[in-house]
This record gives sequence, C-alpha cells and structure tokens, in this order.
Amino acid sequence: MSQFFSPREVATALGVSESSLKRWVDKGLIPAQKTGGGHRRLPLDSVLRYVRRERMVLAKPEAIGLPPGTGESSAIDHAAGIEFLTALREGDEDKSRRILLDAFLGGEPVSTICDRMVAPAFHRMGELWRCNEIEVYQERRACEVCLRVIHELRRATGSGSANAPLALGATLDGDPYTLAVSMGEVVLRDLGWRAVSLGNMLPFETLHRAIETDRPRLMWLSVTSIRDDDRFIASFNTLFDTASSWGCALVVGGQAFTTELRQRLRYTTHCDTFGHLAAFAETLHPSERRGAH
Ligand code: B12
Repeated sequence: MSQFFSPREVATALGVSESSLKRWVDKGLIPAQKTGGGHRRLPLDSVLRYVRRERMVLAKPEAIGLPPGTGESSAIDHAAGIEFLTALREGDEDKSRRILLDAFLGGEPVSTICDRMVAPAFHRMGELWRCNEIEVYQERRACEVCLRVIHELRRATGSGSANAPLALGATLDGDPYTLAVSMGEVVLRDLGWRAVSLGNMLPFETLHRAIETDRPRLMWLSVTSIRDDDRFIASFNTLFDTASSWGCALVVGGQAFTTELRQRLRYTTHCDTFGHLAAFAETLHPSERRGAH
C-alpha cells in the first residue's frame, strides 16, 4: 500500500479522464505527492479513501495493482462469508484482499467488517481445527494473510490528525493472539483516532509506562489466553488504577473475559464486538464520520 501511481494509472482505474483526475488532485481531494520533476504521484491509500468517500466504482482496479473485480460487490452476507472463509483456508490472498476491500470501498464501517466477516471466519476455522478438518499450516497461513489485509486497511483509513486523541492497544503477557488487537487499531483509525497497536504479549509493567509517558485517552486490550488467573487479576487491576489516574479509558474484549473473570476485574468498559468499541470511542471523541459511513 505504499505504492504510488501516476494520474494516468489512477484515471484508468477510476474510469475518468486524466485531466479530471489532475483537477481533483490539485483541489486537494486526493492527497498526492510531487516528484523532483514536478509529476504528481498518488499513494494507493489516498486513492482508496477517495473511492470510498465518493462511493465510486472502480472501472479497472488492475491499473492500480488491485485484484480484478475489486469494488464490484460490497455485500457482507452469508455468501461473502463463505467465500472469505474458503479464500483464507486456501491461502488465496488476492481473493481475501478483494473481499475485505470490497466491503471497505462499499462504505462498511471497519468495525462491521471485523465483526461480521473476519471474526466469524476465524471462529469457524477454530471449529474446523478442533474437528481435524483443517491443517495447522492452513490456519497459520490464514492469520498471516488476514493480518496483511488488515494492515492494508489500516493504511487506507489514514493515521488521524495531529490533534486526534491517542489510543494504544495490546495483548498481554503470554497472549500470542494478534488479529483482534490489530483490528482494534483499524477500527479506531477509521473513526479518526491516532490509534497505535503495541503488538502482542506485552508485560503489564511496560503498559504502565506507556500510559504515563504517552498519555493515551484510551487503551484497548484483547485477551484470548491467560496463564494464571490470580496473577492476571492482580496485575490487571493495578493497570486499571494507573489508567484511571491518567484519565485513560481501559477498554477490554476477547474470548478469555468470562463472566466470572469480569466480576473480579476493574475496567472502563467491556466489549463483545468492535461495534461496541466504535460506539464507546464515539462517546469520547465523536468522529466526523470519516469514510462513507
Ligand atoms: C488463530 C488461532 C490461534 C493462533 C493465533 C495466531 C495469531 N497470530 O493470532 C495460535 C497458533 C497462536 C493459537 C494457539 C493456540 N490455540 Co488458538 N485459535 C485460533 C483461532 C482459530 C482464531 C483466533 C482469532 O484470532 N479469532 C478472531 C478474533 C477476531 O475473534 P475474537 O477474539 O473472538 O474477537 C471477537 C470478540 O471477542 C471481540 N474482541 C476480541 N478482542 C477484543 C478487544 C477489544 C478491545 C474489543 C472491543 C473487542 C474484542 O471482537 C471480536 C468480534 O468481532 C481460535 C478460534 C476462535 N474461536 O477464535 C482458536 C482458539 C482460540 N485456540 C484454541 C486453542 C486450544 C489453542 C492452543 C491451546 C492450541 C495448542 N494446542 O497449542 C494454543 C494456545 C496458545 C496460547 N498460548 O494461548 C481454542 C481455545 C479453546 C479454549 N477456550 O480454551 C480455540 C477457541 C480453538 C478451538 N475451537 O478449540 N491459536
């Protein structure tokens, strides 16, 4: 997604004249850069943001390196879910990328894409794994493919303005799950936050430092796996104390948050879905409903 394209290539992809496209660039509608020789160069993520905002249909996505057919169907339905699961299972990155980009370009909020496309596909993969119907290598490859596409969406959502609130996210010590924490980042960026995932398996102590040093308005934590409940609860509650003393909302979600565990924890809010995260984030910092939703 760090690729750059010429006005001619982008015009071909969008099915418009090169002169119209140059006019849009010069009006600042599609942020672009200029080469030393004064030629306009358009980053793919700017183009995707524009297409999404204007609900344009891509005439020739191949011209900007996207899989053929990108943008043709944006439905998030049962059929698209099956197609996505099959693509992930087969390691078909082009198809996985096209399906998620379609939904994105069609104006679906990223939270909906994560909750209704990505999470169900991986839940199903977990069932297939339990029934020995999928190989471990297929599951791991699916994670890799999906992470790459999520990162692509991440770039297309932009990085938030300098005065947007900061959010930091992570998984905790011993928790190797990477997808949900990466999704939290894109969901918040889609709403205009400066969201930064710190990655997975972070020791509690370093999250205290991150809060004190970077002063995020929100920290999202995804928890799928806990080694030792009692130690986890004690460390977690101390982290909440630090977060609240610095005015940072602690937002938690993930499969390990059972009702019993939650009763012993302190946090600002627990979310079952990324839609909940988006709704909560909006209460702290209403977005300008960036993108097309
Ligand atoms: C991929 C995967 C792995 C990969 C992860 C790789 C990676 N890079 O992330 C690896 C290889 C590490 C792995 C390992 C293991 N796994 Co595993 N894994 C999965 C799988 C298939 C997908 C997990 C995932 O990413 N799901 C997608 C996310 C998005 O879904 P989600 O977490 O439910 O998120 C939703 C909500 O919870 C919420 N949410 C989640 N976090 C947050 C955070 C915030 C802030 C918010 C707002 C919302 C939110 O939003 C999402 C809804 O849209 C699951 C199946 C499943 N049911 O998920 C099994 C699964 C979790 N794994 C399982 C098991 C058994 C294991 C292993 C023990 C296997 C083994 N024998 O080694 C190890 C344990 C590792 C460990 N230390 O814990 C079991 C757990 C059973 C249990 N309850 O104990 C599952 C359920 C599979 C199964 N059906 O049996 N696994």
